[in-house]
Amino acid sequence: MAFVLPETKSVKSVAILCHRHADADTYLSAYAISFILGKIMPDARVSIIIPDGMSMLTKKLAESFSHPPPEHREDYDLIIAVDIGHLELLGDWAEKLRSSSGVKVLIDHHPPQDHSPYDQALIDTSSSSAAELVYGVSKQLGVALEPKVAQALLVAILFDSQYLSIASPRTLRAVLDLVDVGANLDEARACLRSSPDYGEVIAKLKAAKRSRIYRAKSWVIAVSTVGSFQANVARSLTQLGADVALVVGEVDSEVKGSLRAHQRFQTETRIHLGTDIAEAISKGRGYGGGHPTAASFTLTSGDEASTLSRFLAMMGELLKEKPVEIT
Ligand SMILES: [Mn+2]
Repeated sequence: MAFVLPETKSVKSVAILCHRHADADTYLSAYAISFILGKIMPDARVSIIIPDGMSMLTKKLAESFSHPPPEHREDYDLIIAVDIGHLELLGDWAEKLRSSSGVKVLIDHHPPQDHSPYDQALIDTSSSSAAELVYGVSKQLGVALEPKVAQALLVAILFDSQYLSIASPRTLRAVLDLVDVGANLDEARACLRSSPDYGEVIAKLKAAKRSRIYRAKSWVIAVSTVGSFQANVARSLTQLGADVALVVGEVDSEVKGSLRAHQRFQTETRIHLGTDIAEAISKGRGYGGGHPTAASFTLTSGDEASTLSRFLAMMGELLKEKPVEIT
């Protein structure tokens, strides 16, 4: 898909939007987009907008890959949203984006949403990271990257591709191109390793202790409850060996849920956690979505227990066998 930027001379202000609780992919992609725009529209002032803060890791990365603080304006000539997935993940900015009179662009590797407000979108769900798409944009626009920017994209690609375990040939080519420009693989791996967050460690161990195990068609399904870090906890349950895991927690009268599955589960069952589970479970009472093997949702009604039983019922339907608890 070709990427067309608006008439650059008319652009004086740009906002690059990251998703809520910015992760390494959304932030470092925004960082690289800012560099690219600096080359093709040097007179424009570029802000990186991060609704609702960053993850711990992103905070650390934002010190190495720092960007001037954002300018707060009523509106921008150009708004580029990157790695967003669901509009709700823009927090208050979803409404500002909708009502903006500027040109709105989306660069994403999450499935597209209906009624999205963008004037143009570069969406490729086969890409393992948004950063890989941003690299493609830099090539298409003929912007030569500096080593620091290549490093930012490499870190983001390693982060979102699970250290290249879900990399495609195109990802690997991008990685080699970035290394040729001056990015360093060892340094990229090192800056993704951080000392443990003990809040997260406790959340994982508590959730593991409380987890309930089910089997259906020989698949192992693990569910648990915890008040924070649902995504990392769900991932850790699959690392313990569950084929698919759901972790839910009640936070501020909402129920937050995160789903993770192994690739083998996805390939053999064709169950898409984003559309078949997260979107379906939140329809009409919240929002949700995501990728085939990683998804999340937020419900404005219900509780942990009813959400878990709803999920198990859905798994029963999709797998055509009722999950049986292993005690
Ligand atoms: Mn991403």
